[in-house]
Amino acid sequence: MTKKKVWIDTDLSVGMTRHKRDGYCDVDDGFAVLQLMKAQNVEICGISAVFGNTVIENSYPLSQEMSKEFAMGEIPVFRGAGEAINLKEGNSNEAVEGLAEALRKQSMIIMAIGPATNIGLLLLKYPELSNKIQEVVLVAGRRTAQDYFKIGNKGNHAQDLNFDLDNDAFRLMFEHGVPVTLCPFEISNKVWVKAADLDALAKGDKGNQWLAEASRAWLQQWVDQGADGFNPFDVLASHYIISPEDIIFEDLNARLEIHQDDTVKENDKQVFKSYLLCDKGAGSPVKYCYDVVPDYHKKLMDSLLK
Ligand SMILES: [Ca+2]
Repeated sequence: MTKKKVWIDTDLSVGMTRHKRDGYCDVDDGFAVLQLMKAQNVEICGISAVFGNTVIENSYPLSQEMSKEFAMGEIPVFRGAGEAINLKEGNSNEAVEGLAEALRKQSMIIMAIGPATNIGLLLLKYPELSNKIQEVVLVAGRRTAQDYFKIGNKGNHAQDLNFDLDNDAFRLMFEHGVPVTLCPFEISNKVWVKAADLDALAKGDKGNQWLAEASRAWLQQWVDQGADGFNPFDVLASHYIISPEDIIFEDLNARLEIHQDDTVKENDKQVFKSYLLCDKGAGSPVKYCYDVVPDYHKKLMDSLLK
């Protein structure tokens, strides 16, 4: 079997507390990375860390720990961007150089489950490598500026975090014609991880046990918001790479548009932001993933528990 060559770019934050406000960070990168590590049809060529759900000072050592603990240290890990692309600075980093070296050897799929800053920086510095990128699979986007995501029945509309943190990284991928697949909240909102699932993972191998334990506080945070589980956003990207037949997508065009910021509760000050919108109108072609097959939840659990 020819294995798919995959590079992971991640803002891993499993088990971390938030650095700016109370509470815990998202655990979904952990689900995605572990699922790829367990996939028979995937070879992980490298992992680059990026800021996002947490600071780079957390996501980088956590990436190293996952490679060491669950992949026998065989996957090289690189420290990437700690902040969004600054177009006025020529800012490369270890991750950009590592990714460039890997792409010179072979073309790869990139699973970019953070702000995609490292991919944008790569395209600025080494535009000639754009055609070595088979596909970038990202967690971002929506159909209209009126679509929103909200946890449970309380709280504000959520950010489209990866996109919001670095609009230019996404623009660069579109401008360089890199094949882009988006797994937005529209699809991840149809997938739930609940307490019973964490109980099942807790009976699995050490990777599953680690993930289950570290996910309890995150789950509780969602329960406190009125949900009975959490959406493991990034795992839709890894699942799409491993088994695209389980994911339902359509061909749309993506573009950036500026509208009022829906994450600001009383927006009478007229605060605006960019949105990544996908429809049949003008824009760059993307695969837009929006649903899963009916027995998806079992497939997800099986892929982690094997
Ligand atoms: Ca992530």
